[in-house]
Amino acid sequence: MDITLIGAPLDCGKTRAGCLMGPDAYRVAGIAETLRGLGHGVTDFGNVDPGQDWTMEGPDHLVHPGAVAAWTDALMRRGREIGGMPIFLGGDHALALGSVAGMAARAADRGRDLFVIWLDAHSDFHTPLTTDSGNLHGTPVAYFTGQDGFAGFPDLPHPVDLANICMMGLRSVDPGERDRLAATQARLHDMRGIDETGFAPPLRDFLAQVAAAGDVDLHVSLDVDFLDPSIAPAVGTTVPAGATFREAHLVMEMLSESGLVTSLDLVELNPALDERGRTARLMVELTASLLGKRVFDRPTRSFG
Ligand code: DIR
Ligand code: MN
Ligand code: MN
Ligand code: MN
Repeated sequence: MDITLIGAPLDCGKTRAGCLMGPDAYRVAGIAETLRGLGHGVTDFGNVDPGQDWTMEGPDHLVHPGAVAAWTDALMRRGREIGGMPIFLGGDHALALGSVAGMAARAADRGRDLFVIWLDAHSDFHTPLTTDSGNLHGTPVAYFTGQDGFAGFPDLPHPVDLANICMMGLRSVDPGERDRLAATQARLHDMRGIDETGFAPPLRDFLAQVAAAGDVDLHVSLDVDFLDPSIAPAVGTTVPAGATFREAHLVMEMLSESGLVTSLDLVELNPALDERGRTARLMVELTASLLGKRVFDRPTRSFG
């Protein structure tokens, strides 16, 4: 696999600072060397420069909307033209307005459809009109699926179909997102459901749906707070009862065995909250599992 690392040190999706250090924390944790060790070609494109903040009008309580708009435009353009498998090194989850919009446009340019697996405690389905916090890291799914309320943000070249989205790990969904989300065809797996079934059965079902769709791309968006805070403390919005170490690796291993994944976000790492880089290292190890690290070889499976 030809992997490109794209640093996206954006920290404007919320008020608390620290995610701007994320890309370098992944570099220090050895992401390039780890992936090369698995036999992949790895190119580090360095960090994207978003240029000037855009001038935005809109609800006054929005946090840094002009900066988020500039990042969205820059990441969407960069992602759309990139070959191979991009890994977006965040940065907070506001980067996914641009990364996923860019991957959807790239897929469409090649006559393909994009599927997305959203691994997060949060559903991030707010719009600028529904968010209470004003934090735009809570809005990417609404943006890249083409919901109303994003006036002044970059035009979306190709919305992702909500029926192509699977969310896993949910345990913090705000009232403003809940009903709108539940009314869609997105696959929504909260931790209460996962407690009953484990991750494997619903993930298998989703991967079968993706494989059956034919020529498609699959984007993985991994928020640090998908993980249990006891193993991943370096995130500003920890929520108890997240994925365990083995559950998270199993998800990555199954995604790897599917052979379907074409791009990845690593988001919300705040190195200022980390304990000697352990969360950064865990995220790198999960990326290694996604990209083929195994105890024993397992063949590619269709999960059909
Ligand atoms: C939270 C977003 N629901 C809000 N929190 C997130 O502020 O709207 N944390 N996305 O990762
Ligand atoms: Mn998130
Ligand atoms: Mn389409
Ligand atoms: Mn989250």
